[in-house]
Amino acid sequence: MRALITGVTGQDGAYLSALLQKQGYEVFGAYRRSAAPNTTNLKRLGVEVEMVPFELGEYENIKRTIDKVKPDEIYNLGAMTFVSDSFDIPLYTTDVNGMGVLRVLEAIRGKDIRLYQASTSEMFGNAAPSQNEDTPFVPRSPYGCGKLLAHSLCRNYREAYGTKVSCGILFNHESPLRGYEFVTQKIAYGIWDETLELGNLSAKRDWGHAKDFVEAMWLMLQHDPNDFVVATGESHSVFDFVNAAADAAGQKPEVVINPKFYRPTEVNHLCGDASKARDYLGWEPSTTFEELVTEMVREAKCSISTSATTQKKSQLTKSAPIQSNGIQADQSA
Ligand code: NAP
Ligand code: F7E
Repeated sequence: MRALITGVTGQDGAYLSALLQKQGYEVFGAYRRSAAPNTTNLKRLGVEVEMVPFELGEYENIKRTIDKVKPDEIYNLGAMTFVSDSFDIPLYTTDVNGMGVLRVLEAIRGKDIRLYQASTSEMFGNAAPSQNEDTPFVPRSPYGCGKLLAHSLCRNYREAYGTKVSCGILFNHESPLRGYEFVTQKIAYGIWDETLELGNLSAKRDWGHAKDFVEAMWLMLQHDPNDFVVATGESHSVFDFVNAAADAAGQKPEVVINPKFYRPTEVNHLCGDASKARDYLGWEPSTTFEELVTEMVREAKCSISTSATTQKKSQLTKSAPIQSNGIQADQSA
């Protein structure tokens, strides 16, 4: 079996690559061209895949890559994923997250390829919890709107052309590989500082572990095409996350509210009902909220200690640059 994973350099791309390789797949990692492709996440999990260039904004590039790789399954994880930024770059976000998926759908139209589309709980926006597959979508950001466009197109292609596409409506999932701008990773690192600047502490999210959630993606493509909510069914506020992180760290910084982290429109409360995934796919999460927070906080501490040691060494050797987030830049990519 051959799988093509777009967004392979991201959090989910790394966990999914590891899972599929374990299942015996030949995995092709589609990465977006940049001056220095970031393979840090894959390296952290000890995963090596064949990397192929892939740009969601470019139809011919998508088509050529798919024709060359000839995958049995495509997992479309590539996207502009930071909700906050989507208010600043709405056209780009909608093009990549919405039209980009249409380009993939067109490229596989009439072909025997199964497609997983990374839909999101952000499409529910302010719909009252708990949210399941029948809950109306009320997106509250250009990110949510773009993803809803993609979700609707996937459903239409499934009905109109028999495209074998499944959409996973995944609620927030985190891990030590999470990007540094997302609130959970920001807290996991910031908990070790003296002050921690945050925005809206009362927003509630249903936070699971990425490692559990990528299993649901794979399961979906082993079943008839359909849409599934993937969630833990438990929600916590950002404030709860800070307190759980403080418990795990054994220390708590001063929390300072900075309105610059507020969004023009906020999603207040997400809590998913994943009964359909449990009943049809046999999927259940295995990591508790406390386990997730503890793992992230501990790994952040290790990373900070390692980069501090490296920084000291680099001051002596003047060789290894440290990024502004305190992480040693990936020199080997
Ligand atoms: P992530 O860590 O931010 O990774 C996003 C990936 O998309 C990166 O590999 C990025 O490449 C790539 N990408 C960005 N723009 C692209 C473009 N124009 N063409 C091709 N690739 C592009 O995200 P994640 O957390 O793994 O999420 C994976 C998918 O699930 C995303 O579609 C996200 O919207 C969706 N999702 C995530 C969550 C969550 O809580 N994590 C929940 C629901 C849905 P670079 O490395 O070059 O930036
Ligand atoms: O924000 C609040 C913020 O940026 C969570 C993406 O993976 O999940 C993610 O989107 C909440 C929001 O994730 C800060 O206002 C407070 O209410 O970690 P986040 P997100 O917006 O939920 C969905 C499912 C996706 O699909 C997305 O791709 O935390 N918050 N203070 C803050 N958020 C950030 N980032 N930084 C703060 O300082």
